[in-house]
Amino acid sequence: MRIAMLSDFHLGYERFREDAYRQAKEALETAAASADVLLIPGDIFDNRHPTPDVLAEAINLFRDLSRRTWKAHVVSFAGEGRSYTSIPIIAIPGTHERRAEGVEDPVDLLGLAGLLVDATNASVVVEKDGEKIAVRGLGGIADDRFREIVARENPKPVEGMFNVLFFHQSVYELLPFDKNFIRTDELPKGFDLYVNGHIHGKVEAKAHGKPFLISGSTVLTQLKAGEQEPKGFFIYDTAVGGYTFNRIRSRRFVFLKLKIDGREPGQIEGEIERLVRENCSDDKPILRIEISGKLKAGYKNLQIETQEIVRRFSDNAIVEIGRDGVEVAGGSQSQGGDGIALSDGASIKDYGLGVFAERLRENGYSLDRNPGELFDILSSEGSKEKAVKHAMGLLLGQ
Ligand SMILES: [Mn+2]
Repeated sequence: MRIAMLSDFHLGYERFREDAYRQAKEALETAAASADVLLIPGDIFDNRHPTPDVLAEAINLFRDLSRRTWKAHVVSFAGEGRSYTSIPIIAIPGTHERRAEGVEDPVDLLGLAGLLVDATNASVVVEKDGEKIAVRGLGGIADDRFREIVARENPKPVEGMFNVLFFHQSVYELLPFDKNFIRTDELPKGFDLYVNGHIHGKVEAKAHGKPFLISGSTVLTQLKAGEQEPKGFFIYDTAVGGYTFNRIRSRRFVFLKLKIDGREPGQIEGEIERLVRENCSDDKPILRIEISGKLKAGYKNLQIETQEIVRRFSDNAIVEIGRDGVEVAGGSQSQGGDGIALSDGASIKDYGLGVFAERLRENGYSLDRNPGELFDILSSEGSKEKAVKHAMGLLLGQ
């Protein structure tokens, strides 16, 4: 059976909204044309409260897919998620869709509509011509709870089938900034394939000696140097025991570094213009120009008129200029810190959760209510007042 892994579409991502839709569509259609099963490990949506327009985009994508003729079918489902279709499109919510436990997230809605199978904490068996694969989903879990859930649920492979473990988490080896993140050797053993989302760059690694694959996002989100490689998705073929990476047409991204040592703003403007002119083209790439180095002595800050350049080339490039690395005599404006380069904005939330949990520990917090759960409630409810009331209710047992 051919298993496609497509991740992190971020439908509704404001900055590149059309790219997000078009590239997700291309990935889904290409994958559906050559794979038997589609696995989507989270972040279909960019926001846990997508607008009706964004929901419509998702419905359009998945409705068209569900009308295709599929040779493989979901033949059994057990667990928490939603399964109202036998079409082998299986998804879990990611960090961007995560809401408090027991509250509907947008992936739940697609599951309820029968457009895909929501495998949140569930086991799904897919069959094609007598061959069966078992997909064990673990979705929408705060990083500090992942260990706890894995210990509680003890996900096990099913005998006689090809087994996939399917999740959306930060992994310490790839994002080593929080000791709460799961390590690959802590993942449940015995699975033939480990499929993760969340990280927006492509990752090919191993867990317990088996492939541990992250396809990366289908849309650009962070504009870091590591995002210049082509976007796409993996297909694992159980008949071959191997996988391929399938590129999609995605907007080109060029990351450019501009060292300004000793130059004055006027010269720097000229340099920026030269870089944009050299790299712009009809396919309208995204150009990020990262400026670093010391400004000519006597200049207190880098005051340049970049809007004019951005506007002039707007048909042939999307230009973004980063100036955090600019230093001035007697001080630095530099922020540095690319520690979370490979992940997406949601990692900021994970980082915040780490700080929150740390503060609770420092203050002697000892209730059995998990800090991750409290954090989710406090950060996901629409109204602050309601969230605080809900959290206090849980804490005080009301
Ligand atoms: Mn993501």
